[in-house]
Amino acid sequence: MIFRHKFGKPLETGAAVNFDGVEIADDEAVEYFTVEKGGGIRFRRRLGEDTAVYGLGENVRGINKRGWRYVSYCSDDPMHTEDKQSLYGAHNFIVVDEEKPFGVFVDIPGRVAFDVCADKYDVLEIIAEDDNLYFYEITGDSISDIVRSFRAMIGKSYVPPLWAFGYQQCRWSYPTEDSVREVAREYKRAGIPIDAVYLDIDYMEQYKDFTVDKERFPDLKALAEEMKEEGVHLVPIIDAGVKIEKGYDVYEEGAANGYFCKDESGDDYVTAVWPGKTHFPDFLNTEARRWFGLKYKRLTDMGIDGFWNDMNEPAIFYSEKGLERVWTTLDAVKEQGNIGMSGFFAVRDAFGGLMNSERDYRAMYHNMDGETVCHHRVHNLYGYNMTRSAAEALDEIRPDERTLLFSRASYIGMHRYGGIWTGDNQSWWSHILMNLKMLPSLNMCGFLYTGADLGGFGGNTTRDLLLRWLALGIFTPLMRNHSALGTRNQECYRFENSDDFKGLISLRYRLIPYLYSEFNKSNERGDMMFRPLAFDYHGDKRARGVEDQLMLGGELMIAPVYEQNARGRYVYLPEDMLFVLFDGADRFEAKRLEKGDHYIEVGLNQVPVFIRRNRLLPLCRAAQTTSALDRNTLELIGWTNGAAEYELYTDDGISKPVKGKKLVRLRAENGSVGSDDDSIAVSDGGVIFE
Ligand code: MIG
Repeated sequence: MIFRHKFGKPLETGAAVNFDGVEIADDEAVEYFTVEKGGGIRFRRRLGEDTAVYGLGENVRGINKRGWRYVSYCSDDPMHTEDKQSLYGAHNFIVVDEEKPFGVFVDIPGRVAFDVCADKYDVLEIIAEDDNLYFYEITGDSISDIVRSFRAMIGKSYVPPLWAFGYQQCRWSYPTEDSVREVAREYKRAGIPIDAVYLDIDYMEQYKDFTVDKERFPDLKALAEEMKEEGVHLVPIIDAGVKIEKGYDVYEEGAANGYFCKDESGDDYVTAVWPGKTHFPDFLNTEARRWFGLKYKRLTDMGIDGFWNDMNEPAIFYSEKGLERVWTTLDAVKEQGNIGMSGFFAVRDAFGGLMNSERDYRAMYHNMDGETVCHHRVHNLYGYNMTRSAAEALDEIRPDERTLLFSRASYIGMHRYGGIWTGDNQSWWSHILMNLKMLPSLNMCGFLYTGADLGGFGGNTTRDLLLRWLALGIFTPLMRNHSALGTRNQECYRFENSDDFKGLISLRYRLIPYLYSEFNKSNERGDMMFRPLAFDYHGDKRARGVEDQLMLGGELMIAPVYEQNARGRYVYLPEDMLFVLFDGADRFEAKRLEKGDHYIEVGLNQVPVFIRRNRLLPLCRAAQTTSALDRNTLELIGWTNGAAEYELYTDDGISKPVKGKKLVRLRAENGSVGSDDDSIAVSDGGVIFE
């Protein structure tokens, strides 16, 4: 059951779309919290000592969020350390795991803080700066039940094309046609599967959206075609800021039609990002949104069928006003002659405060279809609506085929339009674990198509770090290796013994029938593809505390190794499971392990997977690209003491609306395996019949 309470005059975010079973009250009578108003609203609740709190999507720290203060305010911050409070997404949904669990969704597009027992060890406090909001309280029999109700209300997730489940290679940048060709060629030469190569900002002419640099990419259309013949898709980046330049049509049209965000005096707001001085399209305006979205056609006309939207928090290097403040400070300090400590820090802070400054967000305005709204109040809707702009236009431009689309900034509701990647992480071991911990909380908030920059974006990766990270990444719907300008190149073929990489990534391709099934079934049923053990084994106190293993779909548990030089790890089994250790893609050893603690050895080229009793894992043969994948010939692995079944989801992988959708039952019983659909052939890949 969902109850919606209304405070003041909330701005409509579009997060919730389905109100069946939602009790809509125009009152402020929330049940689970005490409410304190005055300069915003504070919702307060005392929590029992063992009460866990889950959710908040993309953020730092644990799966259980208790013990820190988190702030929803989309932030361009590439240092994801424990002391941070905000990352790129703003996902205001939590579940409080009390004896009678309940969920809370605070629907407000401005800043909101979740103090989860940080200030006071037993108090959960939700603090909104603005007192206009919807406050949802969600009840249910279990955590999964509550999540299901919430997901039904916010609508189904974006579904990418099947090829977007293939391995993808990115870098800032592959700056020329030849560098793109080289990546595709070297992967193929090493026999490592790949489905996409990315184009970062350098493909553009002076970082202007929807342009292509003539010198470095003389014929993008031909290149896209050539790559597609190899089964490789090109995915260009689109940035939020539009370069101010006379004669550049996107700028001219936006300015002429009033499609850009404004400053206090009503002029187009000037900020600086990659192209230098820019304006931000007003994605909160219906007309502007459609106008910008239709520009993606320039690239789809060249054969492009995937995009990533970046810098849409929006990231601001500096504003003109901000820069003026710096000069004023500098002049004042300079006048003092001898720069003392306070002068020195004043100068440092003046520059340090230039980027992504809240003062700039407060000085920018939207035209929300007639209503002038300060950006700060609706900050968390910006990246969301940039991606909505693209998705809605792509529905018109490519009505029959799915397009790959994901964003950096997001708010709940955006999951219907595209996926998200989790932004600029670092080549740190701790970030493998952070990647793992975010997966279930993102799923709770509707985001199913997600993944992290594998190998780490900032800093230099190492062979072992990349291998360990890939061994987690092979399970995430978006599996993309990405790294920053100036860091060590981290394409897999560059490292010693590339067969180890080939093994891991080939195993990913073998898992695609399973991952695609679990993705789509979770989406249709409002389930989470990745779940903490706590959700499935709630009565098991040990399981409730596990923060480095996840349930994946209905059959598997995963437990990657995430520590430097570790040759294995401890794993907790909440029930008897079949421990399958893949050694590359084709060999594996399987043995039954009992509920409890086990130490498992895992080599750098190995992947452990745990299968529940009477469940089956389907695998296809690996291929160089998803276009060459035979999804109709499957092997089953698993174990049963009676009968085991797997429900396979398949469709044609590309059509919109979905075509060729089928649910096929695969089973193992009495020593043999079978399928209830003749077009899907199954063989016994090693089922243990007890
Ligand atoms: O300020 O386009 O998160 O993936 O490679 C950096 C360059 C801008 C940030 C993105 C990253 C991308 C980079 N961008």
